[in-house]
Amino acid sequence: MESYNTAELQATDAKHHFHPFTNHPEMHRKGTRIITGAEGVYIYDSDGNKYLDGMAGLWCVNIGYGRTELAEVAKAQMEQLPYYNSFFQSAQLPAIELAELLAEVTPPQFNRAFFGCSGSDGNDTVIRLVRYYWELNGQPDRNVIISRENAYHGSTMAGASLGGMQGMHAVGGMPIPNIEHVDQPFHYRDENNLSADEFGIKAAQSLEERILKVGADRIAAFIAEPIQGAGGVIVPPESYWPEIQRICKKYDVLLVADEVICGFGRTGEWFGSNTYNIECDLMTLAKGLSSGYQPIGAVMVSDRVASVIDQEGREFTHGYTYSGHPVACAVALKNVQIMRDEKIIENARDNVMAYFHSQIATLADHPLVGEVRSKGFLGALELVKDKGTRAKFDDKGGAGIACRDAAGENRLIMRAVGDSMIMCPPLIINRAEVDEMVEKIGLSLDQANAALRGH
Ligand code: PXG
Repeated sequence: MESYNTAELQATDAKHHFHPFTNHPEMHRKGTRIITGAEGVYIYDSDGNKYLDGMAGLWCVNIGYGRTELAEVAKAQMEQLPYYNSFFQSAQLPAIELAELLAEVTPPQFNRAFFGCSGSDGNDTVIRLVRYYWELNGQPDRNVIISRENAYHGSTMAGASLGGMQGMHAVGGMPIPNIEHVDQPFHYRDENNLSADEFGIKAAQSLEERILKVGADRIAAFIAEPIQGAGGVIVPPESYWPEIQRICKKYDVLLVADEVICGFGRTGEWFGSNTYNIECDLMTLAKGLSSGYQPIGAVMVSDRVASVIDQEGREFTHGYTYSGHPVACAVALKNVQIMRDEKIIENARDNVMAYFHSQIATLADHPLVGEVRSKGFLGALELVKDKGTRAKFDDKGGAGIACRDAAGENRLIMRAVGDSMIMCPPLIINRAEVDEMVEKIGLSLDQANAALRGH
């Protein structure tokens, strides 16, 4: 294995590199973890340590690390045509083929893909597209988009505005106008002692209340992730999505599924919309679309929306230099073909997901764990000081940080969202690797518990 001078790399990084979502003074104190290689579900740092990547990178490396076929198609495409745009009636082969394959694997109402580079710019496209749609339909006042508290839809002005995270709104003056946020379906933190199904209906009805308050003739769309990811892996009660669907139909509100995390097998089906039978009008895709091997995103446009735009004589004045980038599309195409041809989603669902659920469920007995949530290869442990009252240790996510840091020491990558410990492994994780993961989580919980309770 190649050797690196970690201290030197850290010093150069600190001097020249501004990081996303990072507390810079803290990072400079501790130094960055520098990742230099990866294979399967494991990543390696510059000191040669091997970690089980329980987060699939940043919720994206669905087919796992080290698939050289993706490097080969990137090389071949760069040699043949490294770049050409898809503006002004141009196209190139990988974008055409990827759009066709996406129409095959997404739900039947989707036959068109608009390409971008990320989930964030995809959600910018969503805002412009839904407002454009209603304008073309003669209802330009339908320009309000409803999202949810604590949602994550990206970090651009539009993405962060759709997102419901107040800490993000505070940086840069958001939300932009005409964005509303309603309840998230987080049952564990409900204080009314409702059953899961009662709570799911109540959370969904906060959408109906807001529609009526703002005026149904003002509402363009509702956007939500099938399962909130970065908001803490909030698995909704079974009653939630049918009620949302009823409300959107009743008021003719476009339904947008942000599938950036849930898409491409994460929930055990191709899309979270398949898992929850959501009939949506637009879908935002990114992350698993290329398994993170290239930056690419897409908005899937349903026949309902596409047919209106197809009839309009004016230009749709929106797009990115790298919309439909040939190298990114070629890599995403190969990634989705591998998923389909190797039955990666079916294998995960039929052979490992139920095992993952049963193994992480055993952690519910731990004194630090108030709740275990899971669906597909998404999991969360809710850390509490008192399991009876559900009280937290503090409001700063101290328990989550303690557990995440212990996991790092134990060579397991987990993500702390407040006091929710998150799991999102590559879809190719096997049972032995699940065992390793759960064993390391148990150890990390023990260490965090001892540190937090001072013994
Ligand atoms: N929608 C959802 C549901 C996401 O999770 C985005 C949109 C934006 O995608 P891009 O590609 O622009 O990042 C995301 C991204 C975290 C974390 O800390 C999560 C995301 C991004 C960065 C950090 O959990 N999700």
